[in-house]
Amino acid sequence: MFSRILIANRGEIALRIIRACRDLGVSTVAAYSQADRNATYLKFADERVCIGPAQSAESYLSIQNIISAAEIKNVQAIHPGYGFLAENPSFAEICHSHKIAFIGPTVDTLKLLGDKFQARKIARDNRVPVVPGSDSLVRDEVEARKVAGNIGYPVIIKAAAGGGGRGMRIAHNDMSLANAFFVAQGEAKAAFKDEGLYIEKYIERPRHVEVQILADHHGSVIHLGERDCSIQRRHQKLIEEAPCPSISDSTRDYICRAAVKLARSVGYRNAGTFEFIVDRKGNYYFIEGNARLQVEHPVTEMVTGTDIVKEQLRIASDEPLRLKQKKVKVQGTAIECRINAEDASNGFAPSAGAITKFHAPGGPGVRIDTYVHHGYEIPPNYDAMIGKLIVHQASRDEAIACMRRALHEFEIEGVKTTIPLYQRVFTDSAFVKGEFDTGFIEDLLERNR
Ligand code: MV4
Repeated sequence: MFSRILIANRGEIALRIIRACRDLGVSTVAAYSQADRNATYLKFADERVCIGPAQSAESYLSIQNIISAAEIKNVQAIHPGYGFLAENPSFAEICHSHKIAFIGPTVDTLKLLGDKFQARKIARDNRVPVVPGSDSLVRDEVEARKVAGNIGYPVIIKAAAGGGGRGMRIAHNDMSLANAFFVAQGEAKAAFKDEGLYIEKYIERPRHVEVQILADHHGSVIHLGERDCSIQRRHQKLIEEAPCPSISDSTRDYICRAAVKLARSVGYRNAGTFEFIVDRKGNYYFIEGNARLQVEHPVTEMVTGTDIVKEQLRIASDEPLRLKQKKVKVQGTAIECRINAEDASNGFAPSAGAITKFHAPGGPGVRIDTYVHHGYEIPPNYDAMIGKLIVHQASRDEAIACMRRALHEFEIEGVKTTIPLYQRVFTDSAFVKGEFDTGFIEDLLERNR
């Protein structure tokens, strides 16, 4: 195991990694920006190092500053957390060239999964279902029209370099296709400097189900079951649960095996996720792979009794996985609510500022992953997620009751949060029955207008 690592991230995930490291006896160096210099969680790391000003581009996204900090602090490895540089192949490559382990998959895997069209091709080659669509990148609207003619409308145009909902455009007919293509191409060029586009049949109101994978450097690849991440708004997930309440055991079995097969075929190492969409008939399609630790990893930890961050550290330090697939058991249901400092009743406007009251819930089955506290001032420079409330119970109904109790106890004042929205979700009869898809939140907001 490593004796010392650098954490190139902030907030709740930096603290989550600090905690895993302390349990393992790994000493931590927390990299922080000037906006975070007074954050309490920094005290829980063994050492701290400033990597630049508040702007992410000059701190948490600055490869140069982070590598310099790692060199000065003489660490053996860097944990990138999620977001920022977590899936940046150049960053991983530069870590390696400085003899610093990157706690994540290989450079080649990062490149491959970063190209969503390549990932789709690999899935198809491995007979994992993908949404009907183009077999090659689509160069112009003439080609696009040809593909759309074959698969039928509606279609979705996706940027190969996109993902997570960025660089996508839907077209319902030939008329709107040309414009959608043009806009998607412009966006892809501007946002990713890569204008590669491909087309798929657009699946309306799918459910979003993703499989958690662990893969070591010794040929072992296992899955830890799936999570439902359909409760989201504009591609920002809000609530996740494990297991998915609306798929059959055979679908579950298929997607979990498919994810293991895909992980093997891309030479996956470390923790990772393979994302599927499931339509109303229960058809499932691979859409993309996520080569990082994810925000919602705790729901999988709770139902499987694992610690995914510790597993990442063990894998990166070349230890073989001790957990065998046959020993992985999913017990009960876990649900996570992302607590965002946003005003859900006002278009999710960010609500930075001082937290004047903070009382976190507790009791049986409740886990809080947060870095904030009473008196903490939320900097305006980063995303709005201030923490996660996770519950775990023997059944889904009990998990919902536990979440209602926890939301009822949660007191945050000084900033607006997404808690009131969640109180509505957990009393919604369709949600309680497990009958929801990626359109759920939009519908809920529409109904309450
Ligand atoms: C789709 C789709 C429908 N049809 N692809 C959005 C995020 C990115 N990972 C892929 N996404 C989608 N791809 C086809 N062919 C619908 C979505 C989608 C979605 C997927 C997962 C979670 C939430 C979503 C919300 C809207 C659209």
